[in-house]
Amino acid sequence: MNERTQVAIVGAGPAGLMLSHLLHLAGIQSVVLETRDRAYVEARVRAGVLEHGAAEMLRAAGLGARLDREGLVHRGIHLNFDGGRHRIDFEELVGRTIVVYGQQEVVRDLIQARLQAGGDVRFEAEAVAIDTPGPAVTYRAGGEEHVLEADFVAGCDGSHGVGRRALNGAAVFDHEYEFGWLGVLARTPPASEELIYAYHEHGFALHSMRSPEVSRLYLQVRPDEELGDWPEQRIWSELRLRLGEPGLREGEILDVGVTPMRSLVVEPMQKGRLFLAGDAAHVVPPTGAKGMNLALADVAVLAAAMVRWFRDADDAALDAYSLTCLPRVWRAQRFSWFMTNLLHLGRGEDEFEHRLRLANLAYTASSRAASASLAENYVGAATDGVTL
Ligand code: RFL
Ligand code: PHB
Repeated sequence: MNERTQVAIVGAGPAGLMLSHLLHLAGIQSVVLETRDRAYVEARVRAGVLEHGAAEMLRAAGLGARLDREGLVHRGIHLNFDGGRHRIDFEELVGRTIVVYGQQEVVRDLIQARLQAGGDVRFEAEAVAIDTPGPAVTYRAGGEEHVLEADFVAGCDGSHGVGRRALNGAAVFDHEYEFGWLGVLARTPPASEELIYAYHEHGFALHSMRSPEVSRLYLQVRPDEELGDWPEQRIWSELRLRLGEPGLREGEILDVGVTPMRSLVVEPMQKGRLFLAGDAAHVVPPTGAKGMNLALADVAVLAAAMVRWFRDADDAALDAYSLTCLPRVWRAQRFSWFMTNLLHLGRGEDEFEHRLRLANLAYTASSRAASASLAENYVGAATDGVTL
């Protein structure tokens, strides 16, 4: 006899865990299957910025306590270029702010909330196939294969999972960038109270943070960059040079890695009773800080649609899931592309292109309309994510 649940969720990232949590709040049962172990998932260093709407959504879902204690509310960001620092004041321009709170903290809060409520989150359970119709998930755990049947399957298994493959027939729009990011987590107090996005002749750098003691720093590198070419001294001197922040102090490096950049959108994000959410359906380059926010916004829409199906036998919202999400996805894709090209140095670029980029940055920083456009997209639209 196969096991059965209402919603089988593949992946315990922000998308899968939040979906499970929202369904639970509406009295709907789910099982989350996660290929990694709990410690790995909770320690994985990823995104750091919550849009205004995403933070509101976490609060509305009862997950605001630690977020409000430890999250850092930021009212703007800095653009550093051409030896100068320029502030984009989100609060003044669009009346909203962001919260800097690590993705792994969101994931920890969600896992704790699910387990405390008796939720079924299975670690070290790897989905190997999703059958549509059915639907059902075949997964491997404890050396054995199992089948989980459900009313719906949610593929929340990130950019390399099985969910996207099961959606065969969907159109995939993708774009590779010639950039990667070297990401560093370091025990050093942030050199600035707000994030710094910097453009320099050597390329892009970003100064972010996780707490008053821990900084999160990024450098533009090649997508296939070897970590071995980046001894600690080189990392620090390049960060100092590109960020132009004299206050940046060296500290113990807690985590370092290289991430290639890409953009990808799958259309539609659903097939029959299978629905994709988060990175499984779309990937954005990290320059716009949108990935985790999109993942949370998707599952707010999906959970609400599933609730209508289970409660009222109404499938209109489920049918419209993909069409509801895609305009927001493409808007975030456009903004992430814009931020990436605004701030990264292309390989083999000439002096003319470099000067154009500086002019673009100067315009973005000095025009109220251009600054407001950046601010509006960075903090996210007023209604994004708040659909509970
Ligand atoms: P996740 O977090 O990748 O979770 C997917 C989960 O599925 C599991 N999995 C499977 N489980 C069972 N069976 C299988 N066959 C499975 N295959 C995979 C995986 O182990 C994993 O636990 O996807 P989700 O939930 O869609 O969340 C998306 C976000 O993780 C992602 O968009 C962000 O991290 C992107 N991102 C950023 N987003 C932001 O909103 N703000 C940021 O500031 C930001 N910065 C970043 C980022 C991503 C980065 N990297 C490393 C890609 C900075 C970086 C450097
Ligand atoms: C982060 O804090 O990890 C972070 C912040 C802003 C980005 C990307 C990553 O655009």
